[in-house]
Amino acid sequence: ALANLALPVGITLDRYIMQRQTAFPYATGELSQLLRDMALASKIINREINRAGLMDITGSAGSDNVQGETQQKLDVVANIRFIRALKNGGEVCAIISEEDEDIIHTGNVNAKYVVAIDPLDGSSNIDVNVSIGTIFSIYRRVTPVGSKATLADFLQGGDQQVAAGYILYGSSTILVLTTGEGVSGFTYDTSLGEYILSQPSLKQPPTGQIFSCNDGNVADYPAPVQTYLQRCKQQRMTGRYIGSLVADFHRNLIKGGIYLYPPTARSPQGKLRLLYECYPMAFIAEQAGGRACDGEQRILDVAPTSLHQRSPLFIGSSNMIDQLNGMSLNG
Ligand code: P6P
Repeated sequence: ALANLALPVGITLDRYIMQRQTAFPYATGELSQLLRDMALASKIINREINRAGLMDITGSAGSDNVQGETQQKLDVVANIRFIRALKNGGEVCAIISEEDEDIIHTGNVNAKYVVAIDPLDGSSNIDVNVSIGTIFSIYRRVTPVGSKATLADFLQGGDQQVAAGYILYGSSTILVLTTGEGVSGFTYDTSLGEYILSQPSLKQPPTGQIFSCNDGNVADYPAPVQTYLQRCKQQRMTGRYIGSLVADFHRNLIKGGIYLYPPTARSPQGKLRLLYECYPMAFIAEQAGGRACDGEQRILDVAPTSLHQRSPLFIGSSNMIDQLNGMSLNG
């Protein structure tokens, strides 16, 4: 019934959430409030990103995150802002973040949800003014309300996500969201401070002419992936790689295409993180009619074993992924 709830382009995110909430008889409003909290934090980050060069907060903060990557100051700012918004919003009992090794307990022990987040993915692009993104994934907790969240709340598996989304800080700032009833896109109107529904039902074209991968790593890729890419080039497809997953994914979502991050010598398990990059993007891709796999199986079926585990990622137009899978990707 909900999928038929044709909401008019131009309504605000708040109105959209409220109208869909009334369509969910059992929805009690916490998830709606959680989504509002995420949107609020993204508005603050959007402002910080747009002012970064002016406030001299670009450049590395000197501190390293759990990945051992040099943290950009905006990474730190984004992490703090999202954690604070979710803590103050009261709907989230715990968070895992690319920027923190351990579970972050918000103190809201009676809250029903947990969030896995990459606060600012592609942050190495900040200093060169290239689009960056926030990726988030939401689960209903499995531990008893009132208790302290545990690893089990975060290792439920990709199909247990109740919502997922990303914010792309690009030529415009957009929020793309799924709660399991399709994918909707909202464009941020800075003059109003509101996200406005711009794409009520995003569907990925089943095939495309774009492949996105770091060509510099091709020699490391499994042979079937190299063969697939050679075929793409023989067919004169377009190579587009921004180096920012959210930006590459979003372009392929709209135009059709495939993003690949196979195992490499430097990242034999793949580079991208399962819980806060691969799972949410795979949920969104499938809800838009696309596919996501790790070379052996559907991303959402990959068993979670640790908070920051990596996975190979092949994601995008269904026909392109099916063709790749037909080549038994990882040899
Ligand atoms: P490489 C950014 O660091 C990121 O996590 C993704 O956003 C992006 O697609 C990928 O890594 C880029 O990695 O190894 O090609 O620079």
